[in-house]
Amino acid sequence: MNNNSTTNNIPRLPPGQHKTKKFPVLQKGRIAHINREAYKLQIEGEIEYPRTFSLDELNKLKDKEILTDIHCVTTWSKFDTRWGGLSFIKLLDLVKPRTTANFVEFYCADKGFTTTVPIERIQVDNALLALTYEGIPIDDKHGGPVRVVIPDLYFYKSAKWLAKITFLEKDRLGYWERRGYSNKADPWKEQRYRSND
Ligand SMILES: Nc1nc2c(c(=O)[nH]1)N[C@H]1C(S)=C(S)[C@@H](COP(=O)(O)O)O[C@H]1N2
Ligand SMILES: [Mo]
Repeated sequence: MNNNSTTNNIPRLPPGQHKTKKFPVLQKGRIAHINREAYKLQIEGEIEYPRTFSLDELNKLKDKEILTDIHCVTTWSKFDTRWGGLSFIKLLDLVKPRTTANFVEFYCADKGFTTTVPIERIQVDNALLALTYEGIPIDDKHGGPVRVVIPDLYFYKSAKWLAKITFLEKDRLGYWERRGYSNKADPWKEQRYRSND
């Protein structure tokens, strides 16, 4: 097998990607600096129990740590990143989505960055509201105090500086998606551009 394969022959590098050891910092504008004491995560929309969570509350609910590869649409992939936080499986159990909750929109503190995924994309074992990176609280540049991590999709679906989650019946295009990036964003299918969706 080639370099894209591990010893057990499961490919790890999606098509068109290259491996990096660095951890690039990417966002549409400036790095946001969130006051951790005053932080509130708002959860609303098509759910039975709309509510907000403080950072303390989220930390107490922490139930998950994952070791995963991440893939950016600009073609870098980083292997073996370790994130800890609250699994979406557990969050969904707390807020109880209605049958009309088909999509989930993430709204962020950097002046309204948004991205949306079908609810099935967070009903998986490796999707989480991340609070730690490599065992310590996520720093400002990588989206702390709370960011989304959905390793199965290109990293622009992993919203940094998360402020609000809205459960939606109908899809809404996010910031990069309106600018031409794929709304599906599966790196294994190389879904980079919306023109190919
Ligand atoms: N709030 C917010 N989240 C964001 C972005 C952004 O501009 N704002 N950019 C996305 C993009 S394009 C990428 S590749 C990743 C980068 O995360 P990193 O800086 O931790 O590598 O964040 C994603 N989440
Ligand atoms: Mo990106």
